[in-house]
Amino acid sequence: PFLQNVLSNNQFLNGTVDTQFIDENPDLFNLKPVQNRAQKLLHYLGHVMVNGPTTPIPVKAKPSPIDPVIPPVPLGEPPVGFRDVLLREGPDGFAKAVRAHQGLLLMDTTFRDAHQSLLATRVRTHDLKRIAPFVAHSFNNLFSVENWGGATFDVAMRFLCECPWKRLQELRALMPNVPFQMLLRGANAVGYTNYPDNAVFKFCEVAKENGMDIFRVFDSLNYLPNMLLGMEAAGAAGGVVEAAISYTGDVSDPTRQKYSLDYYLKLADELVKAGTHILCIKDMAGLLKPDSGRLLVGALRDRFPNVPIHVHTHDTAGAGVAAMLACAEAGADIVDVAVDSMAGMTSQPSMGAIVRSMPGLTDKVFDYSEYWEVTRGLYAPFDCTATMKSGNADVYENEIPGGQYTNLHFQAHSMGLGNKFKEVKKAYAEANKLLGDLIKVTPSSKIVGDLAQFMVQNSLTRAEVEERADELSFPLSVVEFLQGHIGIPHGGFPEPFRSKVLKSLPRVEGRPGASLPPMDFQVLEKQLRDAHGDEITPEDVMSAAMYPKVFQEFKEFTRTFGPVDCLDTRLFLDGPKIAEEFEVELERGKTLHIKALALGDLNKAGQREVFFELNGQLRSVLVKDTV
Ligand code: 3PY
Ligand code: ZN
Repeated sequence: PFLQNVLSNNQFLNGTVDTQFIDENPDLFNLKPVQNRAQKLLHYLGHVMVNGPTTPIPVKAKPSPIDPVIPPVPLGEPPVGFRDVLLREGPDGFAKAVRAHQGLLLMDTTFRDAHQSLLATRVRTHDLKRIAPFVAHSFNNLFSVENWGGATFDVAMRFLCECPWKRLQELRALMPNVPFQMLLRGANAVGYTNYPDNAVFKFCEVAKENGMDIFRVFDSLNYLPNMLLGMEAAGAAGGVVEAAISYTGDVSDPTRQKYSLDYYLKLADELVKAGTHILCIKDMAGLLKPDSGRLLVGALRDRFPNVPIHVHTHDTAGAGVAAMLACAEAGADIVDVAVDSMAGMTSQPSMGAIVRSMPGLTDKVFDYSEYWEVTRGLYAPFDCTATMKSGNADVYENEIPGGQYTNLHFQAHSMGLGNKFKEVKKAYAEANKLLGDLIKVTPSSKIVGDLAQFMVQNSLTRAEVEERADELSFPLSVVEFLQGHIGIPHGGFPEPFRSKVLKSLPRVEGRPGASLPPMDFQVLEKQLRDAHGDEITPEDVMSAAMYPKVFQEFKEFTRTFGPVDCLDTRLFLDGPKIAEEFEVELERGKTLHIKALALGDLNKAGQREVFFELNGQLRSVLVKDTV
């Protein structure tokens, strides 16, 4: 490493070297202990071989044995894309260029929402990185790639044992030309509950510095003060602000007036007044039928001729392609799609179908889809198709968001209640009514889900819950929601239900974040340095600010098992087979050659010795057998 550091030093390369050179460049001695990392990875692999995967595997299926083929990428820089416009013109100029663009633009959700909806958010940076250059070269005219935020931040650390910031940095380097988009849960940032305001601001700042461009900001209750806070934070960071109205109900149904066309238009007025660069309709459950889409987008188009309109949906009912085409006809500038093999069901509608239905759209979808079809096979242990065979138009009744629909379906099946899914969905609809007919998206969707589960477990009807509200012991999330911890729902809290549940419990007035004390990042950084050493980065500080416990466990895991993000997905999930030979690239130019040799017998201490060949030398690790 020393030699490598010297050889990449500009001063050395320029030849202007004298004896002070080494004194003045202490970073030359920044030598990462390769052997140490290798030994830790052997420990990880041995651990998986003895005890099975470290990440919880919901389905019995094994990762597919077929390796994905990475489609060829031309040499040189990728062609210019909308990010070049953004860097040149700034967010306002970018929004103008998007609005002026002739023809429909697409956001590709394959790197985020598609796998959040179909594969339990488990796609690893390793597999995203492999296809990123192809996307940069072949899909340079995408409006954006959605690749961050939502559940990915938490899952990256919690289950994939990788750093979410590193994902952003690495993808940015590979895709310099396409704007990146993230999902920001407004005042909840990338978490499940309100954070102090300064944490949301700092989070956006660090995200922007690491390469994020467009911030889709929503609030799970469409609570304006929460949305404005998120928009301000994204804007102050220099990001493109895409305020998202979460959509529920049916604007084309005159009997459903709580979320009427007028409600959405008034909310849009506020968001445009607050200066959003782009206006988004976020149809997280896929309730926007073609007619409703036409009506809503048409009305927004008339009202805001200069604001780009972006529509997001899920294909749960199967009407996603039709709805997005209707929205495009009505004047939407951008719609969301996922590559064909990662589309459909609770994910986004198919990119290929939309590309083939509209003139002038890029058509390199087949190679892209092929890559994902095979890569998806590696994630078979998480694939919703293990139990779910189709979407279902009953989503128009229960209004369950895409990712949650998949989760609830899976939970019902894994508890042996596969034939009870219909009841779970019915309970969800009833729980929603009990809570006053909410917008349902993270985290409000979880609150409705928790109440539904509580009703199923205790065999309670809606009438019984209402009747006995003052004596039942409700899930904490429900109580906190009623206390006002995530904001105020449209139309207010349900009464007398709320008062019966809360009795004398305190209530939060107004925006919850406004009454939280600011986070002290200096103190947090010091604590992290004390616990984990001096390698703590500003990004780590933000990870700990969002998820203190998850971050700590992630650091501890990495200390024991090394950079497991370098392993191929099959190795990461399932470990190697005996006699399997493989390579692990720790970083550019540092590749380990490993062969799994043998698994020893159980010793008296309940351990097994696992033997490897590492770069031609025999190594072994002792692993406690916990199976
Ligand atoms: C999230 O918040 O993660 C979502 O995808 C909401 O739709
Ligand atoms: Zn979504």
